[in-house]
Amino acid sequence: MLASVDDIVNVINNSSNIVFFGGAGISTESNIPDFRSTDGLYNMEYDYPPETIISHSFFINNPKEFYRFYKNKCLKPMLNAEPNATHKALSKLEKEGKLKAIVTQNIDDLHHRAGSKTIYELHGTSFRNYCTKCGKEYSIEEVVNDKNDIMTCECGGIVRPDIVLYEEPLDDNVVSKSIKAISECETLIIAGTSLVVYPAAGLIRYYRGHKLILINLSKVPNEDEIDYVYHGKAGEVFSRFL
Ligand code: CNA
Repeated sequence: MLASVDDIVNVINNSSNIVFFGGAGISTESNIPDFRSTDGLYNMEYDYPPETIISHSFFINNPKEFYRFYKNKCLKPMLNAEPNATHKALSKLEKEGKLKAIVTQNIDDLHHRAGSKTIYELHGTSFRNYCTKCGKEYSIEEVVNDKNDIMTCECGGIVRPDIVLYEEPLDDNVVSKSIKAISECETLIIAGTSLVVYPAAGLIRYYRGHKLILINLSKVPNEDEIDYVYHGKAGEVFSRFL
C-alpha cells in the first residue's frame, strides 16, 4: 500500500531487527548519478550503454574505452562524494542495535565512510583495485590519477577494480550472508534501486515477514506485493532519524 513518511518512520521505530537493501538511488543525494533516473548515466551521451561498458567482455576486449567511461563517470564522482542523511541514519540505527545489516549494490564505499559495520557489498567496491596478473593492490586515488589510457601494474598486468562486472558471478560468501540476514529480519527496507539488476534484485525474495518497505523515486516491478511504498527521496525518510 502507498504510505507516508510518517507511516514508514513508525514502522522503523517499532522494529528491532531491520535489514536495508539499497542501490544507486541511495547515493544520488551525495551527487553520484545512478544508472536509470532522468539525470542518471543511462540518459547521458556515450558510445555504448553503461551495462555494455561495465561488462567483463568489454573490459577484456576494449579496456581503453572501459577506463575512459569508468574513470570519468564512476570514479571521479565517487571520490568527491560524502555520505548523506541516509548513509548517516543507517549507521546510527546500527549503533542503536536496530539495524542488523546493509545489503548494497553500490560500489562507492559511502556506507563504510558513514560508519556502518555490517555491509554486504554485492557488487564489490571501487575503492579496491588489483592487478589481474600479480594481484598487487591499488587505491582509488592511484587509479583516478593514473595518466595512461589503461592502468597497468609495474609487472605489466592490467589493473582492474574489485567490482562485479556484468557477466561476472556474485561472491558466494557475500550472497549467503545477505540471504541469511534478509531471511531472518523482521523489517526489510528496500530503497534507491530499480530492482532490475539480477541476481542481486532476486535476493529480496528471501524475506519472509510482513513489514516490507520500499522507498524509491520511481516505481519498481511488483510493487503491489510490498507492504509500505513511499515514492520520494530516501533522505526525506532517513533525515528523520538523525
Ligand atoms: P538504478 O538502476 O540506477 O536505479 C536507481 C533507482 O533509485 C531508480 O529507481 C531511481 O528512481 C531511484 N532513486 C534515485 N534517487 C533516489 C533517491 N534520492 N531516493 C530514492 N530513490 C532514488 O540502480 P540500481 O542500484 O538498482 O542498479 C544496480 C546497479 C547500478 C548496480 O550494479 C550498481 O553497482 C550500479 N551503480 C552504483 C552506483 C554507486 O555505487 N553509487 C552508481 C551508479 C550505478
